[in-house]
Amino acid sequence: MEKIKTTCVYCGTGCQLWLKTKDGKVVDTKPVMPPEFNPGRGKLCIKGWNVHEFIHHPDRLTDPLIKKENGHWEKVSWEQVITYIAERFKQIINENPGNKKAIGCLSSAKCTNEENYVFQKFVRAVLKTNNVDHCARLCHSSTVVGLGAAFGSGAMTNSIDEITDAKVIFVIGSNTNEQHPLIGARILKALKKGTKLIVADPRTIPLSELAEDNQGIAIKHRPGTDVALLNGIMNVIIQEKLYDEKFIRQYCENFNAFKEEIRKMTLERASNITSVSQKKIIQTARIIGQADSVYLIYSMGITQHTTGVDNVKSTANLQMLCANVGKWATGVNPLRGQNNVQGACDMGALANVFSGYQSVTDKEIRKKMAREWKIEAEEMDDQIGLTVVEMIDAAYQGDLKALYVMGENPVMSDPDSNHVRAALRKTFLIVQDIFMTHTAELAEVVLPAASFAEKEGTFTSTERRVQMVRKAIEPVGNSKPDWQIIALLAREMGYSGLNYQHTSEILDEINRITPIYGGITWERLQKNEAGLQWPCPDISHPGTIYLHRDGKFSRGKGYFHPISFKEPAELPGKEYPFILSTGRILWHFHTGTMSRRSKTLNERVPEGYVEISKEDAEKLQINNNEMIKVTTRRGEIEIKAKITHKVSKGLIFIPFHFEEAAANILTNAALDPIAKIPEYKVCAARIEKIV
Ligand SMILES: Nc1nc2c(c(=O)[nH]1)N[C@H]1C(S)=C(S)[C@@H](COP(=O)(O)OP(=O)(O)OC[C@H]3O[C@@H](n4cnc5c(=O)[nH]c(N)nc54)[C@H](O)[C@@H]3O)O[C@H]1N2
Ligand SMILES: Nc1nc2c(c(=O)[nH]1)N[C@H]1C(S)=C(S)[C@@H](COP(=O)(O)OP(=O)(O)OC[C@H]3O[C@@H](n4cnc5c(=O)[nH]c(N)nc54)[C@H](O)[C@@H]3O)O[C@H]1N2
Ligand code: SF4
Ligand SMILES: [Mo]
Repeated sequence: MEKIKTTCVYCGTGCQLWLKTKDGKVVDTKPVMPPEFNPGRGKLCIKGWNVHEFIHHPDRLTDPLIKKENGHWEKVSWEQVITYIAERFKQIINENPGNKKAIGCLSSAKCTNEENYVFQKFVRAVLKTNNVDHCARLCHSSTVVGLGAAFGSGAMTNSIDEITDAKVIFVIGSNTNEQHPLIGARILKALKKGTKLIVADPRTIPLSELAEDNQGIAIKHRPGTDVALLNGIMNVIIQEKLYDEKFIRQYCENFNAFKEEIRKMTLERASNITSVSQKKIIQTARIIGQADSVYLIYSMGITQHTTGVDNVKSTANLQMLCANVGKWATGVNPLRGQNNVQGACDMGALANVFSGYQSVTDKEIRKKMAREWKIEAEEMDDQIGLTVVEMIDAAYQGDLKALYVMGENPVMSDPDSNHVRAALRKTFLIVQDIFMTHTAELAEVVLPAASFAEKEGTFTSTERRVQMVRKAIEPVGNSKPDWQIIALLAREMGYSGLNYQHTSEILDEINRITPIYGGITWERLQKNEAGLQWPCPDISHPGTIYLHRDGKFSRGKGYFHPISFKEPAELPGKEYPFILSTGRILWHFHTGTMSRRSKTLNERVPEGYVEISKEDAEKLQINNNEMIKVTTRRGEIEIKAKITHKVSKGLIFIPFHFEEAAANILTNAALDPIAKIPEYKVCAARIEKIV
């Protein structure tokens, strides 16, 4: 048996693992030791331990496929399929002069940095559009906007290692132990050292119980009321003068306007809106206000709202108020979800920025890119492109003629699936994936990609840590690494700027034109077991453990945004009396393409369900495991009822991993006005017995 060291492909924690191979197949997985060189500290969660199980699943796509008139798939050669796509792209470009919405492209947080860089370069240099985006839009776009505005950088400010040194950990809207289990393990370690834990989550999650058991606080507020909760907490901190006046005066701005806004959120009002007792709000404020260091963690409970940006800015306000930014064991720490969603953003797989968050509307930046890419700057798109949900809408309207999807499954992951399906049926759809997904089934062309075990490159984890992905086996069947497929297509369309011989050449180019990655070179990553954390501007720089050190915010001064509370877009009422929330569970990943093909994981939880409280179940005479109907204004599904203490009366929760009970048939596509993130966490629903 041989083994190769690489990075886990599931979540953004970035655990290092060995892939063990035998006769050209990956047969086993083990965590990498010694623990110092591993964010997982020598451990893996159940998904990491079983990561090898999907790689050789018989469903893997092995050949390019084109759909024939009768709906059957035809296996074709790479040459045939590349010519076919290039011709169609050229035709669409010729037939739609001046239509900026004609072609859209979705990049992938599952793919490497190098692949994301190549993808956005192809879209911008060859297709000449900024219509490139990816699942970060559905996930942390509110973080990128909100923390960008408050601090000047949209990334996790501090690192995983610091968690165990914090005096207080405040987890708001992150089910850390299920969704980032090896970060959750650090919280458990901190608890043993005496750290106080505060958890704010409408559901009872493992951490809420741990907080209560360890003299901490578990807040169960009404979904979508985080601004009221945080403003209420800050009101008490200000009234009791528990804030850090000196820090604010020296390093922050707009404090007075912010303070005026906070005055409006009286304790009474905060308690009424959130349904949290005044006593609990006061207790929380005192613990945070009196602590030496508070490490704040958040995730989708904060971001996936029409007020996502407001929520994010409120977490930034709180941490600035008590000087919990720019120091060890503090910070605003949005846990990034996908293995490489941080990297896909860093590489510019976003509609508004090139790699390193350099703006597409800045003429000088465009000139810099054009020089490197050997194209004419004047021919480049100078406007911000379409985002994920906007592409779907443009397809529905008939403006978007083609959609190229690399490593995403929007039919199951975008909100309002019925609308997504209808939209995709109207376009020339290309899907590049490792499996035949529900999105791929609707495509005209399917391209087989090599999985993470079959290619080289880098992933950037949630703590901005760039780590190596190493090739353990040859690509399965005739599949190819994503970057090579894109390069073939570019060449066929007459562009030679993607003719790299090796992945390292792509990283060389990224180093040259992306200041935050300037010193994260292939050579250093080969030698440096623990990878490197950006910003890392040059090869003598050691990388950055935490941002905004000593009050030196990336934007100059930290900005206090006055934020007023707004209700979610859709509230429960007579016809739809329940709040439906959606999210994830430990054993499955997203649309299930990989985790449901992993035998061990699928045996744990083989089917979907809806969590419902005991009171509601009794009232509606619903039994445990009974099939029931859940309906919203978008659609209906039949699903098994799971009666549980985890949700309180009036709230139901559906994990979105299961195609046969797909949560996104129900969800609302209402967007945050700036970040364009959909409100996956709140919509109005009805439940009924099936008779
Ligand atoms: N096992 C597993 N792990 C994963 C993933 C997976 O699919 N499976 N996906 C990865 C990805 S891409 C991501 S983005 C992360 C997501 O990780 P998380 O954000 O931790 O996961 P979610 O289940 O989406 O939601 C988190 C919590 O938000 C709470 N919540 C809902 N509404 C509100 C609200 O209004 N306010 C507050 N404060 N909380 C609320 C929910 O009850 C839930 O406990 O997980 C990553 N890790
Ligand atoms: N209701 C509801 N919906 C949600 C959310 C929610 O909380 N609630 N969360 C949202 C969030 S945070 C996210 S991040 C999105 C995720 O949405 P998606 O990114 O669409 O979901 P995934 O299932 O992770 O899709 C990734 C695809 O990449 C494929 N893949 C894996 N490796 C490779 C590779 O190397 N190359 C290629 N080409 N393909 C590969 C997988 O087979 C899979 O089909 O879902 C969003 N949707
Ligand atoms: S915590 Fe995340 S990165 Fe670590 S083994 Fe589990 S899924 Fe993989
Ligand atoms: Mo995500």
